[in-house]
Amino acid sequence: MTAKVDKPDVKYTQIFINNEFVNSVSGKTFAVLNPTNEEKICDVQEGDKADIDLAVNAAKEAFKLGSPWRTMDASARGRLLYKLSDLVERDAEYLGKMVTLENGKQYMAALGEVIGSSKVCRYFAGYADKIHGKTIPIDGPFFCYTRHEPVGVCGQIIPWNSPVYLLFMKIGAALCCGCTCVVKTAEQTPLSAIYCASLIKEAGFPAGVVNIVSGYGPTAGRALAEHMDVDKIAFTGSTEVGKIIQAASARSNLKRVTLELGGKSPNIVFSDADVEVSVEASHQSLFRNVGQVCCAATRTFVHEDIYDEFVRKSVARAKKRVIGDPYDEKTESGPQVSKVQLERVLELIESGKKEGAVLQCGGGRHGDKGYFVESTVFSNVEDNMRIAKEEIFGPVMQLMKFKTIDEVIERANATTYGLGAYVFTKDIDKALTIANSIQAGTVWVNSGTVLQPQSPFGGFKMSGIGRELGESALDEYTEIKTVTIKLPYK
Ligand code: TXE
Repeated sequence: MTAKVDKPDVKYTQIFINNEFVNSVSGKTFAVLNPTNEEKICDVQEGDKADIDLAVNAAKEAFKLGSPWRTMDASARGRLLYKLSDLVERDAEYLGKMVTLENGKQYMAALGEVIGSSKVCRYFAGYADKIHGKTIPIDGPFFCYTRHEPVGVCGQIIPWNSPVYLLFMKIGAALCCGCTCVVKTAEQTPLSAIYCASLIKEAGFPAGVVNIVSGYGPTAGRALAEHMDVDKIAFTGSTEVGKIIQAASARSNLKRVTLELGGKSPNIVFSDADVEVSVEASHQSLFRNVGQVCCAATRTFVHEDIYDEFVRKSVARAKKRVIGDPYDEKTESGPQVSKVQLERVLELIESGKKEGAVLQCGGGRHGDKGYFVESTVFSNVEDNMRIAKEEIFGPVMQLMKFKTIDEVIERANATTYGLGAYVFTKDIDKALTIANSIQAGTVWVNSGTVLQPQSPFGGFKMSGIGRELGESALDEYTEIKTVTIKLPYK
């Protein structure tokens, strides 16, 4: 790799329905901006309700009994997914550059995201012909068995923070179970997913199995969530919109809902932890993707005995973090994804200053072009401050002090969220006590964030409903049917 990567050419800007690239019904388009320089990258077709109707119809046709997709052998479905994962890997550099262009993510991280996406796709490919029911010994002269059938047409609404990974988390699980998909991409980052549509076509999926519509949430997203012909909706995004999705399901056809929402993940560092290791891991778990990660370690509780040293070292590390052009190899942090996100992060930083947290470094915008924020560390943070309660989704670290394990468990759980948690200690009893007591979907011990296709991911409380990835994801895309057959004798 050269020290600086070239920007990619945009090849696709249309809506993908029935394996064809088409313009929006309204003829409207919207601009996609480059967060690094605030300039327009290109215009993209803007889908709304009419386009969602067409896409859902295509997915419904593709799901009909007797269709090529419904009659395909499960193993052949798996082969298509294997092919797709190979194509993603083949074009990983191009796709990574595209993620960097539209999202601002540092190129090596973007490339890692794409490679991770092909692994997710390959993981689910292997499951296609391993989803099966049971025979059940019910009372009486009956033969009883279960079938795990695909749930049907799946609406999938994705955000912008990992636009390729989240696409494959959603379609990978749905397709291996035999569902069909209508994906609504995030308005900030439609380009990488539209390119993936071309790979889906190249892999050979039948028309209508995957449809991808770019557009806005309150129009296209809402139409998908309310659609009477959508059997299941999967959403990743804010808790606020997650509630809207859940309500839309209740108002329409009680479509199945999975939600992967915000977080305020605790990160607990005991005094026996390796300070160097925990400082670096805590730094990465917070500043990775400039804080735009749902399970970012945003509340770091440090034992009082090592608090001052931990603050000093965390500040030194944050000051060293290289902010700049995400295509540059030396860069660690690119910009926030949009002006809205930039302003949101800066407003929360101001609230931290006003509420009395000690600003150790950063605290403002970085430069005046592009949506960059300085790497910011606050110490002496109190639990009732907004920066300790609200999801910031930016490069802003909160350092709090604790004395006892009971106290820190109570404080870590005093949040409406429950996505991730981190603990650093060499004491197995402490590690397991934390792992068992924290209300969170994932607990990492002596480690930064690790997300792998094989392990389930999702949230307790208001961080979500259901699980993605891992075998658990299959439950979210299948309906269990019980078949009971009367026998002449037992
Ligand atoms: O999210 P939205 P935004 C959190 C994070 C961030 C905040 C706001 O705290 O600062 O949410 O980000 C679509 N019906 N997360 O505004 O609005 C929208 O078009 C149907 C955490 O970007 O939730 C996009 O495709 N869909 C998160 C998707 O929802 C609607 C990742 C996410 O947008 C809709 C992103 C509606 N009414 C943000 N309104 C995570 N869990 O990783 C919007 N959308």
